[in-house]
Amino acid sequence: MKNMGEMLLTPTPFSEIVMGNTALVRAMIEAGTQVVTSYPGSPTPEIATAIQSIPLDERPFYFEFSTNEKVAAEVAFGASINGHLATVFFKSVGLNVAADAFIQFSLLHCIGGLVIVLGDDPGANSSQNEQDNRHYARMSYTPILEPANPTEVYDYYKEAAHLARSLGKAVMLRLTTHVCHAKERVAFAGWQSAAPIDRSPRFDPANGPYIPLVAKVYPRKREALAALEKVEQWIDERGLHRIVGNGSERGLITSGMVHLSALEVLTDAPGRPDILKLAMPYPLPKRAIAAFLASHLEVKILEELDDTLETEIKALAYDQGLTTRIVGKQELEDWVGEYTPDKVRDILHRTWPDLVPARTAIDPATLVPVPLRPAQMCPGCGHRSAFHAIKQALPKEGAITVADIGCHTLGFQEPYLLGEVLLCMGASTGIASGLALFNDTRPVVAFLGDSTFFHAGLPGIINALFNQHNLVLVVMENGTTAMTGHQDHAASGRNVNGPADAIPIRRVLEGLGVQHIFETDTYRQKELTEIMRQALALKAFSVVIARHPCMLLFTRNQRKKSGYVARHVRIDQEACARIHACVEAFACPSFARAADGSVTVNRELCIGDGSCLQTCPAGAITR
Ligand SMILES: Cc1ncc(C[n+]2csc(CCOP(=O)(O)OP(=O)(O)O)c2C)c(N)n1
Repeated sequence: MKNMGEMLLTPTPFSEIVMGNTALVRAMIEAGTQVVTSYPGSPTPEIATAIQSIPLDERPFYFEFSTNEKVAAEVAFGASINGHLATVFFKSVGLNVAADAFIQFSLLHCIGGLVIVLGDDPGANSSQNEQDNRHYARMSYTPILEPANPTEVYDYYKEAAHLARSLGKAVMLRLTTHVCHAKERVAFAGWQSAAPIDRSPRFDPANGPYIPLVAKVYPRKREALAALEKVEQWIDERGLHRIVGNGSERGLITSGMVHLSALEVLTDAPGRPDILKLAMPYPLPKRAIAAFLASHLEVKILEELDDTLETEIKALAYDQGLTTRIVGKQELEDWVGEYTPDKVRDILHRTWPDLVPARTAIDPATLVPVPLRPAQMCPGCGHRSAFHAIKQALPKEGAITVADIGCHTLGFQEPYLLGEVLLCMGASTGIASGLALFNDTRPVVAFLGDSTFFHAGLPGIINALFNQHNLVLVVMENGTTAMTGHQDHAASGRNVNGPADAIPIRRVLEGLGVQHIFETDTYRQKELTEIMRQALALKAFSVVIARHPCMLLFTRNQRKKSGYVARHVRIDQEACARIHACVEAFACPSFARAADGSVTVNRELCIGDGSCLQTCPAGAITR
């Protein structure tokens, strides 16, 4: 059996069961993509995993993780105006970070073609919101394709690449969590290994203008709008939208994965409505939609999250004088969450009770209770030691603590309760600065991960320094971008393609002129508590670097080594005084408390790191 990298480079046509994220990489290869960039974020990191499964010297394109989504988009844009087909991928909220660059793309001539792949997250499975990025397509005049399953991810990427290249524009490909992660058998076309990439720079300002200032803005905007008309024509010609069914008076308009939920619900429905499945939610194929509306008495628009299709289609019907009854989500639906088959069944039952029966109620007695499993830090996580130590330095009441995005966000939970506000990547220092204003009594502490430090953390730090805000910033340095699957960052000493000079966080802070920098390993809990006390006493901007390698990554690497011996701590039951600091205050999930108050160690979880030893006042934890 071939490994993933070999499979992705197979020259002859083949079919294989793959994830949407994997199918995308094969499509990139077949389409002749030359530059791919990203910043990690769910649901897209497996795209990088698939790329990395191809050995560096056989990879048909250049790939990098950039420092953030904006930089990733800029690198891809630069490659595109140098004549290369380029792609950037990132998660939903990544587009907010990239937006300042992205919003300009439609005004500029991306001669090589540029595809922006989004991992949107209806249901907020792994994001701080469930923003609907179809809005950005409209705002930026960028065509957007929306596949429903891995086969369409593969097909639509190639369509997007073709369109982007032929127009010299940016095109978006909007994936959603379950389209990224769904698996199905995909039939792949053949691929002849690419000719070596042409390394002669092709950038020519005559392909521009590339300076969208004053007099250039209007003509460029007119050109972007004219390109959208061409796209509408193109999508009709390609026939990517299709009608399922024929002859019902009722119609349904869907797109993306919602279409699959609708098919599932309607499989056995008597007098099933015709379905117009769209491929491109913007710009809409107006002719096809108008014809569909005109040939049905009643049309339901079924779309996840916001009402972008509904708003446009109702306006289209008005403009064309159509009298079709259009039912959208404005009347009958909740605008929250994923459109699973169950949810779609409820919606279609409310719309057409004669067609779709209600869900059969489930007898609660038949449900098997599943224990709640709140997200938690791993056994041995250095962040746990940091929180445990930092808590000792803070006043019992009154400290204000601000979280950032990453594994350490979990510190907001019991028993640590550190990090009471969370906004987005890199925001902690800025928010903490605001909280420190007109505040002479309550200490303010911000937390920031090391990947986030480089991603969007630096401007807040420079601001705090420049405007002399009084707060303690704790940089939680674990050497990796842990929460999204251990991607390297600028201080790791590696990039995705091999070794690279590390940019140490301390040196960056010193270079900026931060006066008060402390650092220690988080396993030295007493020292960290003491350092925090000193930092708080300064009543000025100070940074504490709280360092310990990510123990999940460390242990995983150790396990691969020959002669690896698993280690665990144990409880000396004689010495245990049932104080329960290990379970209650330190709260490592490896400890279990029995009904009689005795504590045991779950050897499946414990990694024997020993960070807990110092937390037991009775000294009952031993290696
Ligand atoms: C704008 C944006 N991009 C990407 C993400 C995805 N994301 C969530 S946590 C995280 C990792 C942060 O890494 P780091 O700051 O090193 O903290 P760690 O998880 O290692 O503790 C990322 C990239 C996001 N939430 N927002």
